[in-house]
Amino acid sequence: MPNALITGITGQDGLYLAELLLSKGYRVYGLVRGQNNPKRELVEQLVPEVTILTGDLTDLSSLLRAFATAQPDEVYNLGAISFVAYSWENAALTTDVTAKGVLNILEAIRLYAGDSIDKIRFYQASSSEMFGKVQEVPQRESTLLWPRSPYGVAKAYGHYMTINYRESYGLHASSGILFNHESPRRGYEFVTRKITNAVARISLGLQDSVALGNVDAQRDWGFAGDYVDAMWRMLQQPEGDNYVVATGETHSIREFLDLAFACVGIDDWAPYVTEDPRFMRPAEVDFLVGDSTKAHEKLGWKPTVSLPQLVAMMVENDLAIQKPQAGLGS
Ligand code: NDP
Ligand code: GDR
Repeated sequence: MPNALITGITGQDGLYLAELLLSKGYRVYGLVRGQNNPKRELVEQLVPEVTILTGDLTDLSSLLRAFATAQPDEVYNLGAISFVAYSWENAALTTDVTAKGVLNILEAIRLYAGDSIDKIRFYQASSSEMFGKVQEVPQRESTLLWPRSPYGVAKAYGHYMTINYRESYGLHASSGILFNHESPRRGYEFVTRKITNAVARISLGLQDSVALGNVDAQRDWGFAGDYVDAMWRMLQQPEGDNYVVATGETHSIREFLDLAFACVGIDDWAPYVTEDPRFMRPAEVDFLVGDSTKAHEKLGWKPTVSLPQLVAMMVENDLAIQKPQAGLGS
């Protein structure tokens, strides 16, 4: 039974990845930060088999203690400050967690494993945000990075540091350059969940409208459950590498609005959506679309959920959550 350590276990991907690894017979350890983390309960409810360890990516000694307990064969570094908009307001903190946190965990591996470093496999959650002002369409592993936010810059650091530890120490280290992936577990701060939650509430008479920023931005959206499978596949390869994971389709926020409102029978969403400059970003990533040919060919990975299916899944979930608020059964 292999041991896996997941940072970011309380997040969207951490929960799906824990479920996947448990289903494959792994013993799973999850790092949870803070003295009274409200999301700890979610982990205990959804994946009770996971052993929770206390630690923080900014605290190297806490990572070393987690390694000593978990004795991991595979380490998945999903922990990060992951909300792009927030990263401008907290650029130094984002750098400490999302960039330097990667160095801390790589150093923890080196200190823990010593001469047996080749026995550990490492996954780094890199991001399409690193492509930022895109230099090539579609974006692939070799595309020049041009990050546009403190978050994107921090992820670029983590990406290169992962490559550096692979090249310097022979660590089996993979960088998954994942494009946007969503699910009913997506945080409410991200545009997809903000929209599906608002659509559910508007259709139930609980809310009048939703305020958004730039609805012309285009993203390559997939389903998170598919994407954690790609992470696992990377660590089963003979060597660490970099992989783009994406659907290869791009859609605007407007198209996402079309699909989400159609789920509740609303064809014209204009009366329900307002533009709010508070949600505009100092520098925008206007367009992303990934080429995951390498992941198809080497990992045998491909997405299984289409955008309309994903949107329907998210709206249905939010309707079920919101119905009791409207005095209706779920
Ligand atoms: P979430 O925001 O849902 O989860 C982030 C996780 O990081 C949470 O568990 C959070 O813990 C944890 N975390 C935050 N700060 C620290 C810290 N100082 N020490 C330890 N853990 C910390 O993100 P996702 O699940 O969506 O994404 C997972 C990873 O993949 C992230 O690194 C993200 O940047 C990256 N990514 C995500 C994509 C996506 O579309 N979802 C695409 C590409 C990359 P807490 O609950 O305590 O806040
Ligand atoms: P992103 O996701 O920045 O791509 O990062 P997000 O859903 O926050 O934004 C996507 C696009 O929608 C536009 N937008 C809005 N976004 C939010 N959050 N709220 C709004 O009201 C709104 N209106 C318009 C944004 O400007 C942007 O263009 C996500 C995160 O999961 C990262 O951690 C991950 O690395 C990348 O995806 C790939």
